[in-house]
Amino acid sequence: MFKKTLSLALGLALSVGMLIPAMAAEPDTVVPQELQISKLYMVLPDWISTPDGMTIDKAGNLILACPNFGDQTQPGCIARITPSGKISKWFDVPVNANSGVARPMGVEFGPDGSLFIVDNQGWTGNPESVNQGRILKVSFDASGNIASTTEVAVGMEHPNGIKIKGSYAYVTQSSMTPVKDPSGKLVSAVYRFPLDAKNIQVTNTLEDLNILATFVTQNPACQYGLDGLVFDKAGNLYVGNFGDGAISKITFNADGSIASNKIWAQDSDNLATTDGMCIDSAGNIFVADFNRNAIAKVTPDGKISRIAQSPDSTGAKGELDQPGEPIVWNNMLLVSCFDMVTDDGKINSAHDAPQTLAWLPLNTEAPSKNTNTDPVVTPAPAGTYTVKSGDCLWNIAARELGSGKRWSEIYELNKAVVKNPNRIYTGQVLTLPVK
Ligand SMILES: [Ca+2]
Ligand SMILES: [Ca+2]
Repeated sequence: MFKKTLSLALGLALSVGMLIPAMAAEPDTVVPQELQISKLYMVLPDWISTPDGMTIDKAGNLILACPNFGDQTQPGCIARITPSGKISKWFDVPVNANSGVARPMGVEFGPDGSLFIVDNQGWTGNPESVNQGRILKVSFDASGNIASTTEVAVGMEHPNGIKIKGSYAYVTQSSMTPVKDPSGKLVSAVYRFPLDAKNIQVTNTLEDLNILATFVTQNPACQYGLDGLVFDKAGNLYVGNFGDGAISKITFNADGSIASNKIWAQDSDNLATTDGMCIDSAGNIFVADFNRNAIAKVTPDGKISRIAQSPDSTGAKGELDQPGEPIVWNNMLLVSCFDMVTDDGKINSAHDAPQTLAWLPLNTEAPSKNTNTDPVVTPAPAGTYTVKSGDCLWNIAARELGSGKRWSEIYELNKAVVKNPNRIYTGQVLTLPVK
């Protein structure tokens, strides 16, 4: 499906000295005026080469799954980001005994506080990872350390997204190559696993009893199947068929069986591919359009609009650098930038440092086309500062906090992203202490 780019492009061109003014900023990104421009939320630390799925814990922290396909010397891990923007590694995901690795993608908390993790495996390209994908249930002690790990399902070819509803985990599997549709096209599926299941042996055929529904991807140019999924408040399930850019709506009978399953939203002008998706409190669905470096918004009536898009880039200025998943968090739409796949049909041309999270303001109507109004600009979340050309920590502290001597407080708060206080980068988003 894609050619992996395994080498990390190292080196950041925009480093600036603490006491030496920054180099001139790059020209502003050129995008059509009707689209919003995403901004940089965070440059990720060097132990994350590929960010992907996200969820939110009970304390309001963002939980980020890092499969690290971009540098497979790195373990797959789970990171935690506080609402004030401090990132730390929570844990390395327990590895598959057969392949020796774990590659976490979708993540979601169960009702008992355990974390369900989709361990994809397939995208490593390693022979020992073939059909080694798993669904893990990881439980924790009171300190947040791993207390136990259960393999809910094993043997999966290419599991991807997960959502939990009631006593079941719903999991998309993006390809099932043993299944031969008469059309010759790719078949994928959504599975439904009981949360208390153990060691379900998935066969990647139609014989699996836990398959809820299967789908065929019609687009011959992009044979990649189910990916993002989300439930609405009424309990209806929406699943994205990646290659077709189509979102199907599944409704259920009282006994849990499927009442209807139809394509609900599809508009190739505004949504080419469906990677991760999320839903806001008003029922709007936001979709990462992976191939097009874009985010689409689908209103509850099924109308799709593209609300933001970026050209090919490193992501250093907060561009959508191959968005993998959006999430509503901290009054914004936060986006993980997968930034790895570079085959034909994708805007992204290179897996390139830095690895980033971008953000967009929420609750803005998608601007209508053919207007000349400026892009929507809203303030960054409270307590952050975006580094500008010429900045150093001293002058940021002097201007924002009233004293240059307070530069060390900013450094302390941002050690996860600022390795050396003499080196900050234009476009970097820093957390600021209280004035
Ligand atoms: Ca990048
Ligand atoms: Ca890139």
